[in-house]
Amino acid sequence: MQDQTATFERHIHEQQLDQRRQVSGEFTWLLSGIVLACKIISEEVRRLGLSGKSGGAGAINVHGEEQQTLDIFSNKVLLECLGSRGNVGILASEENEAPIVLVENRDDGEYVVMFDPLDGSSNIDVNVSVGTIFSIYRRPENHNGSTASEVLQPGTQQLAAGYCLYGSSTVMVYTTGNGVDGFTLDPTIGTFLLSHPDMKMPDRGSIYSVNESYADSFPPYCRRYLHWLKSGEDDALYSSRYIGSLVADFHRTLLKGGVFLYPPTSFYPDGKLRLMYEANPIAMLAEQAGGIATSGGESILSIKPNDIHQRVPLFVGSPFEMQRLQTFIQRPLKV
Ligand code: P6P
Repeated sequence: MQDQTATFERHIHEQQLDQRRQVSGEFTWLLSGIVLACKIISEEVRRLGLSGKSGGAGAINVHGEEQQTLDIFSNKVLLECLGSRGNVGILASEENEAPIVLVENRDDGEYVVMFDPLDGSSNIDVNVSVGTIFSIYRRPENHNGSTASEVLQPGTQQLAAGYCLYGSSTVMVYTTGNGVDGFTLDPTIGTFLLSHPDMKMPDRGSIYSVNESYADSFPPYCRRYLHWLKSGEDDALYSSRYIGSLVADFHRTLLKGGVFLYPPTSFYPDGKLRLMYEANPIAMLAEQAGGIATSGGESILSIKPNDIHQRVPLFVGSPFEMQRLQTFIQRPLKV
């Protein structure tokens, strides 16, 4: 029988005590805002076919993509739940062109929270898993006064990162830099309970995940790597799985190992995924669980961002597959 007192909030509190952090409760209070938002979004996702919130909203977001009704709803819920915490200074969302400064004074709002409110939402009408991805920073004490300089921090500076996956069950996976833990929502009591303590990505897997329809436009090293994954060489026997929702594809990679790839393509020469609120949080989780995450050229977490919505190629997975990728990147082209 699941221990119904092993809640997310208790885990955060105990983790802060373990880390002998001055337990101000501020961070716990901030995270409880994300938990509340994810519970509300989860309910709407589950009722989608009945709530009339399905389908397109008849609007285009800042990236020229059709907004789903639930994108707008999820974004609004997160802005409200985090905006009311009283300790968040700046919010940045995939759905908003510019960051939202809630309070100018750092002392009144020391945290920066970035999020993709409903990643994979184009799949929502066909009942495919979708997710919320979040990344939390502290506002820098010294900056040049611009909001951009407070927000554009490398992923290594993240205080915490995580996602909530709205799948066959609702699962919250997060890290504060001290390992990765997973919680499953118990709808009977409306609480996230610890279900996946101390998650570790397997050293090697048997699944690769990529949208192969773009393969002809992948960089040569990537095409050679893909060929190796399918060749059976080095007793590498892989299955291909691609859901088309980053959170779902990564969650499977975290649990089963293997590799997820979103390489540069002719349509997305810098990759499709966003650095600040997709790749960075995923990379922090991957590394905290023993995996590796790169852009093909450098560690995701070390990239110095220059725009809040910048895209980046993402290769993330188990050490074995990621080290093998590196050999293809370093191998000179056969002449
Ligand atoms: P493609 C969803 O739209 C998303 O942003 C990610 O969740 C997902 O990994 C990717 O795009 C899928 O992109 O080009 O394969 O449809």
